[in-house]
Parts: sequence; structure tokens; C-alpha cells
Amino acid sequence: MTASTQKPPAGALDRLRGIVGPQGFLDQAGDVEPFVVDHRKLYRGTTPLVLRPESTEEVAAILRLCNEAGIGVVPVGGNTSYCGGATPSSDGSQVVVSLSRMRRVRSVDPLNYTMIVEAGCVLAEAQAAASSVDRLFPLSLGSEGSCQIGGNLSTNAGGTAVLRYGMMRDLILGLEVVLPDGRVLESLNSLRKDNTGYDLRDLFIGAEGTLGIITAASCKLFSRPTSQVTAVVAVPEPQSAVALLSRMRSASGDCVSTFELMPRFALDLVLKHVGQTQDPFEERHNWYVLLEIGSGRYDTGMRAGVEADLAAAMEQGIVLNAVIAESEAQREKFWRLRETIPEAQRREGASIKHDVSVTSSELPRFIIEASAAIQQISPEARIIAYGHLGDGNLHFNASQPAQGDASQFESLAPRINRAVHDLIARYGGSFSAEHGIGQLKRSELQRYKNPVALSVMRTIKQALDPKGIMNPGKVL
Ligand code: 2HG
Ligand code: ZN
Repeated sequence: MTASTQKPPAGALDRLRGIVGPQGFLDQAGDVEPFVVDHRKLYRGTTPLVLRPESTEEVAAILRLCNEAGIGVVPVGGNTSYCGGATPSSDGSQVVVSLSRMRRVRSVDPLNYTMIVEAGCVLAEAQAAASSVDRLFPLSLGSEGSCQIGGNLSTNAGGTAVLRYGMMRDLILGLEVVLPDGRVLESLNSLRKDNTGYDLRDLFIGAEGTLGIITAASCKLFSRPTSQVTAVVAVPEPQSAVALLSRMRSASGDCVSTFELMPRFALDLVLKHVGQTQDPFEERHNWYVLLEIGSGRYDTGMRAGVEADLAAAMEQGIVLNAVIAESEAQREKFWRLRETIPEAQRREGASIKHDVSVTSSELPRFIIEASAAIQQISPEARIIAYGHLGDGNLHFNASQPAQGDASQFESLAPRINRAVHDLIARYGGSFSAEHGIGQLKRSELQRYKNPVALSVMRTIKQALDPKGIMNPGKVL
């Protein structure tokens, strides 16, 4: 069952405008433009109407009407999807629902370590609400200044603190969701224990808006680390980084929150394309790790401990050099080297990206084999294997040859993707570790996902959204 691929009738569009009132919609070409292109500019769609509801009741009324009329609905947060997950189709049949006006922090309970936020709340604002009561909301991403909680939930976002705190799914206690038929599934509880049947909440997290629209969430909070050490560490090869991770995890009692791998080529691109950046070392190295460890007030000897462990690792030869941030400003500089890698890679021309995961211990071998597989197809492709080593999640990306033609390189994407994803399948890994499926990886899902799992997914979709109005053309 699918939603109509015809343009919605004028009468239905008028009724949708009526639900949200004059402030709640956009229908002029210039105004809808930001909602019809994804941020990587891989997809361009079109829509007659962007709705900007202000309340859960308005979202419910929109979905009720769209369900009756068979109109496809594309929910959008900050539009930072890497997979075109929030871009409408090009036939003009789908309306977009932006949650950006539902951005309130409804409540914060520092004693229970929880807060309830609406889906349109920008991640950085949610983090600020937590820190205003001396708590931490640990989800942390490069796009945190613009991505929204609803999008983070719908894609089960990861980021740079997963190693310690988990992905979005691990950070949520309850949800408020509007189902495709307009009913509101209200389970915004802030309980840590609730064993009362099927886990409905986890169905909607990571569903990319194909099962309903999440309107609010109850989030887990944590204590803010009071002693924190941030370092850039040069290592000879990824294998040494894996050994270092294990050493630092056990020495710190699992207080490592960030452990990001960066190859020299990524650093070169950042230094070339991004302002206010500087190589932390005088000499060049092949591989680096951005390491952050945080702990509480009782742990006063952390810095000395980290220094001693890094020195011991140097003697063992798994670390070549290390520099620890001396100030918040220096810490920010170190983070800038990591967080601007996607921007630097974009400025270097076309890229083919893979968001893969294997076990951390297998990751070094995967890098060698996958690099060889790409170089067989494009000998001059420049590989940037970087990212969340602590989670076994690599952004195994390839930039176009230095002298090459962008579109010629892009035309190799199907072959390169097939080679990398076939290899990942042989490792029992994932072809989409943290970016989701969207439009970009639909065929990969069909090819690599376990057939029984796929069939259960279709059964769930059919049960909740029999008319197929929710984000048609994404995921399944
Ligand atoms: C990151 O970790 C993002 O910086 C982007 O997930 C990854 O550009 C990419 O491939
Ligand atoms: Zn990432």
C-alpha cells in the first residue's frame, strides 16, 4: 500500500493550512526551497506545502487528514540527514511537516536526572537546558547547532560520545508519538523501570519517520564530568589505536567518552580548508586519536594518571607523541580538527561515503582490505578512514583523485559501494552504523538486511501505517 503519487487536491491543502493557521505553513517557492534539498545536495524534491505545527494536537490533526486523503507526509527536523531521509519526492505529492516550532523544553528534573523536550528542540538547546541545572545531556554531534531532537531520535543518532553514553536509543526513557491515523501514543514517562509488555518506544527510534511523528521525548541526564582530559595522540597505525583504547578504558574505569581516529590525510584537508586550525605536533604522523576522558570530583588525579598511561604507551611503541589540552580554548581547537573533517572533505571535491561498523578489534584489518578494494576500482581515490573507533564505527570515505573529474569519480559510486559493503557483510558488520537508510541506502537494506528481519519490518509498517503515508520512499 502506498500513498498517492498525485499532487494533493487544492481542497485538502486548504484544510491543512486551516489546521496550522497563517503562521504555520510555507507554500511559496523561495520559502519551501530549504526543505526540498538535502544538506549533501544529493536529492532534490518538490512539495506544495511545508506545515509548521505548534502543538501535538495540530500534528495529530494533520496526520488524521493526510491519512484519510492518502497524502504522503515527510517529517523534517534540522535537515542534516546524510541519506536524504527528510527530502520529499520529486512528484509534488508529499507535504513536509517541520517540527521547528515545537521546540520547548517542557520540564527538567535534576533529581530524577531527566528532562522532557519537544521534537523541534535544537540539540545544542537541549544540552544547554541540561547544563543549566548542572546535568549533562551527552549526545554530541558536529551538527548539534542545527539538528533537532526529533531527527536525532528518528535516526537513532550516534556522534562522538557513544562509547560512554550510548546512542540516542540509550538516552531516552519515554516518547510522545503521533501515529499515522492521528492517534497520540502518549508514553512520556521518565521511569527507568517499566516492564509492561512490548517495547513500543524503540519501534519509533530509528524508524526515520516511517511509523509516525515523534513530538516529544523524555531524555536521560547524567552528571557533568568535573575533571576532564582532552588529548590528541599520534599513533603509528590503527592497530595501536585499538590497543591504546583498551588500555585507557581499563585504566580509567570506562571513563573514556571520546576516542576518534583521524588519518593524516584528514588532518591535511582540515589544515588546508578550515580556518583557525593548527597541527598539534611539529612532526608529521600517519594516524591520530582525539581522546577525551571525564570523571567526577573525587577523581583529582586524573590528569597525572592519563599522562602516566600515555607515557607507558609511548614506551611500548603504541603511542608516538601526545599533547594534552591546557585550557578550554585548546580543547576546542583539538575538537575543531575532528569536527570539521566532513566540511574539509566537502571542499576537496566529490566524495563517496560509507558509514560502516565492525568490532573495534577487527577494524584495523577492515581498513587495509577495504582500502585495497577501493583502489582496485579507482587507484587514485584518496581514502579518509576516520571516526568513532571506540564504537567500531568508521566513516570510510573516499575523496576524488586530486587531479580527477568529480562526476567521473561519482559514477564509480555503485561499484565502490558494492565492494565496501560486500566486504562489510563478510565481516558481519553494518553498512549503516549511525546515519540510517533514508533514500540513499534503500537498495543496500534490501540486499544486506536479514530477510526475516526485513519481513518483520514490513509487517510492522503495514500494521501501523496501512496506507503508507509516512515518509514514503524512505527505508523500506
Ligand atoms: C561525523 O562523524 C559525521 O563527522 C559525518 O557522522 C561523517 O562525513 C561523514 O561521512
Ligand atoms: Zn559520525
